[in-house]
Amino acid sequence: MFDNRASKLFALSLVAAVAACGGGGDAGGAGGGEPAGGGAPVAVANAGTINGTVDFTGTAPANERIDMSAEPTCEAKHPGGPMKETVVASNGKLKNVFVYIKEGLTGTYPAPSETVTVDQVGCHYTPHVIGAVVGQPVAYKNSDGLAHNVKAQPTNNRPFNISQPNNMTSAPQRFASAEIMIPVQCDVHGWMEMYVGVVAHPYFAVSGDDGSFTIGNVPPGTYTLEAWHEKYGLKTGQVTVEPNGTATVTFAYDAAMANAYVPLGKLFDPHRHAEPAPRVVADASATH
Ligand SMILES: [Cu+2]
Repeated sequence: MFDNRASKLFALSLVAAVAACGGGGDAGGAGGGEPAGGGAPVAVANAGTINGTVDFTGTAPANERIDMSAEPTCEAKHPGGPMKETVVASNGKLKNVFVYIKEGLTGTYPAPSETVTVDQVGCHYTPHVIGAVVGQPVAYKNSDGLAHNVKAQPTNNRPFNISQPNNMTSAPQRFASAEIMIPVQCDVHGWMEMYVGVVAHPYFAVSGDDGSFTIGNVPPGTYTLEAWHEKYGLKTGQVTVEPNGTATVTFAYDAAMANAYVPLGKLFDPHRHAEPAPRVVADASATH
């Protein structure tokens, strides 16, 4: 089950005594690189926090340059040249990794009423990766002053394709089932893509520019976490959250994982995801 090329063990440790009562906060990945937490607040006794970091070793591949010349107003919003966001890694940290509690929760969690909003700016989706609770509204805003469309291609959920004329925000969409991950794409601008993680609870986050993430308001317990990246696939880890405590976790991605299996809804590129069976690249250990 282990990929030797990516054999760095998780360093899981518990840091005692930090009382946490984070309400989850922003449900999406943060546009400014701040780590983003999960969905709506849920009343939890003695809640704790999971603080994590996504490490990246090896040489990150250069992202593909986008030919945006057909949309000069969008292109002008990228002074350094428009680039895809497939791998955003710096200082040994990996951004845009979706992390969620996969196993260990026993409760049921209502859909937050708070809308998760994704903007379209410079013919990019912002954020590039978000999470939402099953049933939570997700809206798409268009700040570009030109036409986009938003096409979601899930496997477990109802697909949709929304036309978005200038500067309007879509009606909220709701995903009825958990799904890791749902690709979203613009038919007008083929380079525009982003990903939605839908989970049945609010305990998820997306790593920021510094690779960090925080999942707050977590019921005490032992959990299996899963991390997802659009190119490097999956990692898992175990963590124990003590009452009112803070647990820490590190996910170790490696450039050698470039051919990892990446779970996704309907596929953008059949060649990229042509592996016949899921291969979960995972390594984890825990110290308490
Ligand atoms: Cu578009």
